[in-house]
Amino acid sequence: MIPRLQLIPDSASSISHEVNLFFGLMVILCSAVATGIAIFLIYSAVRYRRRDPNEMGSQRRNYIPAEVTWIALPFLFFMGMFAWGAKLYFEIERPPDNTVNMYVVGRQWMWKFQHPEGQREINTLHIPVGRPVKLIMTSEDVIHSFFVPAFRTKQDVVPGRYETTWFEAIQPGKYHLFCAEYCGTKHSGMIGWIYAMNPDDYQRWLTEGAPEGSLASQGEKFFHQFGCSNCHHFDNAGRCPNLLNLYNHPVQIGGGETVLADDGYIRESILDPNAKIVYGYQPNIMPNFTGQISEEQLVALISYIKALSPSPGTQQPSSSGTTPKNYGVQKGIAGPGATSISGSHLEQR
Ligand code: HEC
Ligand SMILES: [Cu+2]
Repeated sequence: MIPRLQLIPDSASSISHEVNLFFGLMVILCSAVATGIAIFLIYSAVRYRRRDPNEMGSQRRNYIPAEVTWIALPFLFFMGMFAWGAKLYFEIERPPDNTVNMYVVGRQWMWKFQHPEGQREINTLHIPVGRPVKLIMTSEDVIHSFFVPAFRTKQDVVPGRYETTWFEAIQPGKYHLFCAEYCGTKHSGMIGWIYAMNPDDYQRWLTEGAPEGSLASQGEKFFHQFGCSNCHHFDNAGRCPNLLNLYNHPVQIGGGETVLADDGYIRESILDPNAKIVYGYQPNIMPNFTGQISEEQLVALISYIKALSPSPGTQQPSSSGTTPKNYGVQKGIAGPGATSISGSHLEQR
């Protein structure tokens, strides 16, 4: 069997077509310039070769119109490429609103995925077609790189921080996933598949269930297990911050600075609490959880804290009907003493 020789990988995401055009134009433009220079070089070498040992070169130095042309034309072409490339880059870098958020943890040598509904997968990821999917990614050990050629998506994952990327599959199918950063002896085995499914099929796949409950409710369990709930009460009476409505809201920290409570901030608050002390609170009260909480537990805890903050920033049930019913604030998640997430405690922050 001769494997199919593919010059261009499948194009299966909302940006892959434009990336093809862009890349194609860049190849054409660069080869045209390179060929033009090579031809002119050979022509000149032949045409203006020295024919006689005593021949003197012409003294004429510059021909202004030619110089202006060969400076201006390439400049315009390449600045155009730059502008288009920058536009495309920002499109790829900035996730749209209303994404489905998945958590990705890379480790030697596998990709681990967690769905907000609680499903976990290793080296396979099921996603719906026609909806932007945002990945919040980190690594447990060394730098890996999440690479899906068919989506034109490649993002390094770095231990100790969250990286994000996003894509929207436009065609159902099964697409290769690679690690594109040499990460050890079995790097070449760090591969998998992305299954892009029609929304209905995806829905069905989701309802096959997550034995451990949604990610946020797993996080709620860890919140008690690690003793967070001993300190963090859902009222403003305690000596610890109230975590209701924290996610995606600005937090004032010591020194008068304000930071946004995004995934990275919450991660840092748990692993290195003294890095940023919430205004009005004391340092060295919250224990340092580095080494005690795994990346996956951290992701669940963050999802729980996210679910304590119904909007914006949590995933809203979309009106298109393609979202599972439990996408938004999960039922049954409530802090100690809180009757419900949407209850009266929300006004307290
Ligand atoms: C011994 C009490 C204590 C425990 C246990 C504790 N915390 Fe904290 N936490 C604090 C205090 C005090 C602060 C405020 C000072 C600071 O910023 O570190 C804080 C701050 C935070 C913040 C930042 C809050 C904000 O408003 O910006 C988050 C998030 C957080 N904790 C999450 C957790 C999680 C998750 C756990 C369990 C894994 C946990 N905490 C365990 C005492 C505690
Ligand atoms: Cu790797």
